[in-house]
Amino acid sequence: MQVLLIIPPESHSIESSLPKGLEAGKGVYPKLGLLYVAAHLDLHGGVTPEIIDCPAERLDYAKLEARLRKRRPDVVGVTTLTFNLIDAWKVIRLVKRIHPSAKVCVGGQHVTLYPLETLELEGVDFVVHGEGERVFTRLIDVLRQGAAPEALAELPGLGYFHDGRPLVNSLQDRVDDLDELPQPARHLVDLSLYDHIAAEGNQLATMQTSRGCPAKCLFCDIRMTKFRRRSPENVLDELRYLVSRGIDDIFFVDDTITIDRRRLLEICELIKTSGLQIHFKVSARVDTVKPHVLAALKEAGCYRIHYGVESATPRLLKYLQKQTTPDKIRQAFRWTHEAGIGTFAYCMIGIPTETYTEMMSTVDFAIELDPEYAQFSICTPYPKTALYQSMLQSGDVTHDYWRAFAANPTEDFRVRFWNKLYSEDELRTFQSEAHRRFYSRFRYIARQARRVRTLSELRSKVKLGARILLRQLNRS
Ligand code: B12
Repeated sequence: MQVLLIIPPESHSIESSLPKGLEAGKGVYPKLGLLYVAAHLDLHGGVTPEIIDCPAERLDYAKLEARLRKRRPDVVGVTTLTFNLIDAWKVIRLVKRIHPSAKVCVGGQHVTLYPLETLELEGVDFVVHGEGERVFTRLIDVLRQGAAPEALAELPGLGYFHDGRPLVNSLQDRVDDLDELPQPARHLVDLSLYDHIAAEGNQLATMQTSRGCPAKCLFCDIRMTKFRRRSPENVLDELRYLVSRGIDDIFFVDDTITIDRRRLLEICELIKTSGLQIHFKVSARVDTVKPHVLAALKEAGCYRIHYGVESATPRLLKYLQKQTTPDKIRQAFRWTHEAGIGTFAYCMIGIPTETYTEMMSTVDFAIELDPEYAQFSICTPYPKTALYQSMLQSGDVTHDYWRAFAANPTEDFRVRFWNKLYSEDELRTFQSEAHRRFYSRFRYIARQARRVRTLSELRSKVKLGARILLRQLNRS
């Protein structure tokens, strides 16, 4: 059985809460979803799939077609976020044109939100919603044995056709013990292809030590999902492997790695005693860090923490259900800087009832917090988030445009923002103003230059700063 797994090109990504000019050309982080699925299939299904990572390999559609023509896949797996759906569907139709008899299975965060709509797209034979490792391995096994409908009906999280009717099985198969999962199949990709403008080492990798997030943020679709963790020893095994492959810079993509502080302290201790030479960055909530945890993170090699600041205005923090306050945010940034760790502030503007003055007070707040980087996204009701659902219920959004897009992904689709006071164009202008105000301060530039520790760090800071500034100046 020949299995091909594809990460589609990103040439038709939807413009999101950040302008495309800021997103494009930043570089590519390794995406872990298909690497996890591949590792499980390799170990438990006895099939070693081939992985084609189009963004990393810089494959456009012509090059992808040439590559596909040299293969004879029985099954092709495609991963997609909502933002990459147009490209994913193009890949699916391309595969079917070249290999009509190959079975196409689609998975990823978008499919988890819209399994039925994805299954009904032309060219799709199967979808997997939720975590894909176990169900995809079982699907390959069922296909090898002739794809009996009763066997397909038993695969939790699978969508398939029976007598031409689309059916989606319910989802009961979450992996509770993450240590059961094999490490992502990094041996199937060329690690040297991954690089990112914000990376600060010689070779980067992404890694995940936990899944789920109990927080309630209104704008996030991972909201209130069960938190599951890998054991510190299991995490260390993967770190050892990464270092043996020349990785020295790790981006932990956990939603909030700091939720279980005891486990995090153990991981830091193991890194320290093992003598592994790595440095890494993590994402955290401001109310989950404490000075002793930050000290341990620093000793283990943490060079930056990404915090969701969102807003300086208490009423908006409350509306977003962040369960934080400006004072808690100040405290976390102060502690982090005192521990010698850099910070990245994720801020939001254009929250539904937010005024211009409030948006600019968030910029002032970001300046006061003094992070290495700040990003000002326009608040976007992403699909199936509580924010989007509340707008549908209140009638502010009269038509479920995300569902319509999922059912028919056309290239003219535009993300919508829902600030009641300003148009999209005005919000984009305020966004440019926010970035310009933050990044063009002489004091900021001078301080960043003083903080630089290595040549590669200097290179990354200069590239990133210049890019943000140029993009914003072009708009004004
Ligand atoms: C790290 C991260 C990033 C990083 C790095 C991305 C990378 N290359 O890894 C950065 C910062 C660059 C980023 C950028 C963006 N991100 Co992001 N990101 C994440 C985050 C926190 C982790 C992703 C991850 O590695 N997950 C771990 C892997 C193992 O999970 P997975 O990919 O879902 O895969 C599993 C299943 O989905 C399934 N599966 C996946 N593919 C397939 C394929 C097949 C065939 C099968 C069978 C199964 C299967 O099995 C996998 C294993 O269980 C997620 C939140 C989350 N918890 O997932 C958000 C998330 C994916 N991001 C999101 C968004 C919105 C964005 C941006 C658009 C933000 C923006 N700029 O406005 C950009 C888009 C970038 C792009 N073009 O792809 C949303 C996507 C929502 C949606 N409906 O699509 C998420 C879900 C966050 C959220 N809650 O809103 N992101």
